[in-house]
Amino acid sequence: MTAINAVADLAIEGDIAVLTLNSPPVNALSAAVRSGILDGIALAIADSKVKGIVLICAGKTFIAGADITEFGKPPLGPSLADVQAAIEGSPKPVVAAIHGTALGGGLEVALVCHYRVAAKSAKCGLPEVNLGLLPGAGGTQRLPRIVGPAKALDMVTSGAHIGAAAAAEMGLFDVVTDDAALRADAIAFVRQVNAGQRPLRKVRDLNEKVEAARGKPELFADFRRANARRFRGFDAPEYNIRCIEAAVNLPFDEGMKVERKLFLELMNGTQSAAQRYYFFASRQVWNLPDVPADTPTIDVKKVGIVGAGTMGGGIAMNLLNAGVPVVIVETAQEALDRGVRTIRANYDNTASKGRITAADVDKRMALLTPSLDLGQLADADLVIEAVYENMDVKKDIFGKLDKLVKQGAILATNTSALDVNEIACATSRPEAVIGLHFFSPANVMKLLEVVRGDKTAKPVIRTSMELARKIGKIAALVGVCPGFVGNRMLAQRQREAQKLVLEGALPWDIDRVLYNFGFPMGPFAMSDLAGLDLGWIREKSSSATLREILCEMDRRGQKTGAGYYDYDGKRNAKPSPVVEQIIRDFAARQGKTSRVVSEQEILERCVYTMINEGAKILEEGKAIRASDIDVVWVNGYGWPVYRGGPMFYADTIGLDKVLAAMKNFEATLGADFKPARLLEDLVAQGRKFGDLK
Ligand code: 3H9
Repeated sequence: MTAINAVADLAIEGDIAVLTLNSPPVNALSAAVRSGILDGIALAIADSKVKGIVLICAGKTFIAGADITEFGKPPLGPSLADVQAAIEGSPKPVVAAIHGTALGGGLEVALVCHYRVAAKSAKCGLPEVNLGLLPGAGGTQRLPRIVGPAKALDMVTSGAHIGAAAAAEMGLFDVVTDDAALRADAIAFVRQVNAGQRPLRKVRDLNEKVEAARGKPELFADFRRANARRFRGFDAPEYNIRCIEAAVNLPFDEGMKVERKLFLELMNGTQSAAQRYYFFASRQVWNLPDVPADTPTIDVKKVGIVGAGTMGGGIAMNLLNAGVPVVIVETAQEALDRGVRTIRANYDNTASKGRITAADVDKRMALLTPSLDLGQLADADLVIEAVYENMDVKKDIFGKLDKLVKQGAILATNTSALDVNEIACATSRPEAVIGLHFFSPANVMKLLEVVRGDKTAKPVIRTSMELARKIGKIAALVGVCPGFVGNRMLAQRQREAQKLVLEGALPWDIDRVLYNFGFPMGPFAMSDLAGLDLGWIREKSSSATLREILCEMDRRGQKTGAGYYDYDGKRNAKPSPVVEQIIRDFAARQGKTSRVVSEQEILERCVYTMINEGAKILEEGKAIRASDIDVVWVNGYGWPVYRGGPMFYADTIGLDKVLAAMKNFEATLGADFKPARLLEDLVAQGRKFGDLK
């Protein structure tokens, strides 16, 4: 065996050279890997004994793509294009032996090999779109030549990972073999190629499928139309589509030029910078400086949930899906039955869409034990309280749990804003108490805020994070403060939205600005969806706020066919002249004079106040890092990922601009705009949130 460099070696097995890459964790195409391939191929070609070459990877996966950490830095070593030209132009057959995930540049390298042999468990895909990019190493030109333009459009705009069997069916893999036999079967396959004198197939020369689609622009027009909602705001999907169009309409080399140009445009844009940042942020979030990965954890074999309402039921489903037995406890049989019925109905609904089988539904329901007796939770390893937001009720429950649940168990609250330390004080074991703030609907939303109390023990924190990962959530560890990270920042935006309405902006003006910014909906449409009467009590209502007035008129949101907006029978919202008049009258009674509020002011007041609050959260140490705040906002509140998150966005527009605007607002509108000290400090030092370590 010859070492090519630190990450590649070449073994000669009779007449076949096996070039093995070994660059953990994912064999990304770093400069060293590119050099290793280039030199290894050259050596194998120069060796007259060698009649064919296998390209294979050590570790958990075939090449998972370009090395994202190299993006934006000065180029080093050979280019990927040179590496690919060497493989494709090799006079000896080169076969990729694929295991794990051949993604992005990894699949693009495999596509310049003459054939592809894959392990049964392997997957492949072109996920560049999720990084705000397009496959920039010929993927957009070669993929449609194998799978046809329609499937290529789906793959490049979704970034989906395709399993080996499906990939073989599409023609992406030539042979699928047992995982353990991959290396041997790939070697045998090259020998067969030689024995059968099969041609050195170059994907670039396969023109049949692209030519068949030429002169059919409706293929692309229909695809754009069908996916317009999904792609809204993102640049990359449209760029990917244009590349597939180029593959269909232009000769290969011309198509490659289009791909190169569009790739560079995306690479240099802010959207891809934001999405690449988010890629690392969403991995960094698991990294807890003072609670390392080797902290002992508690084995969670049984979970108790107190409360079978919307939250309790949704939380239970997460655990049942992951195969964890759950006991769900209510105070009344009727509420318990309703909760269980809802869980079952949700599962049946998913099964009716074909996403799970009827057997899956039965298996999950069999793991659920409904009960009216808290005593059933005595041997649970984790109990999650999910009753309504009332401190006294929660303290009462925690006092009871403390007496009956075994020592060593975790006692968690699903509160979205209350003081976890105060709840912990209702027990004799505050070190066992933690907040697990699931977002509604809890079986759908990805985010979990793990709220660390002053006394929460490290194994309790680590176990909670690991459990979050196991049930498919993305978790951020946050500290105790009103609303934690997400709702604390949201409160700023809500307050400004309400104030803006009294100053002259209408709800639909504010919603439009935030929708155009990239949120799925604005705050007023959101209120209508959630129901304006959340927490509203008719007997105590005194027309003191707009919300109270609307609730009193039975305009309680979508469910009553009217809220801030009017609704037709199909939940389509229309600006309401009635509400407009109510607002004008209400504002006049408050002594407010209406003025024209610009879109820029709406955006700055709603978003900069959030950024400022994020700065205070960091200053107080309630979030570990700025990027954790961004992960919370992308996953819990629909912040558009192509803007990275509020803190990243602030860095891209410039903290000095944010500070200047806050100071201006402070001068005219008062203390709600007082800049955070951290924001002032960073501007004074010429630093960004991203520079904080
Ligand atoms: C591209 O290919 C462009 C080309 O078309 C054109 C070029 C001209 N680079 O996710 P994990 C790190 S764009 C650098 O936790 P898993 C990751 O940060 C690329 N580093 O593991 C983490 O580091 P740490 C297209 C990377 O088992 C560690 O590896 N490809 C890269 O859950 C483990 O990652 C993609 O978009 C990378 N490309 O999942 C694929 N990938 O341990 C992106 C990973 O320090 N990668 N790292 O936190 C993935 O989807 C997943 O990592 C994968 C493994 C499925 C492979």
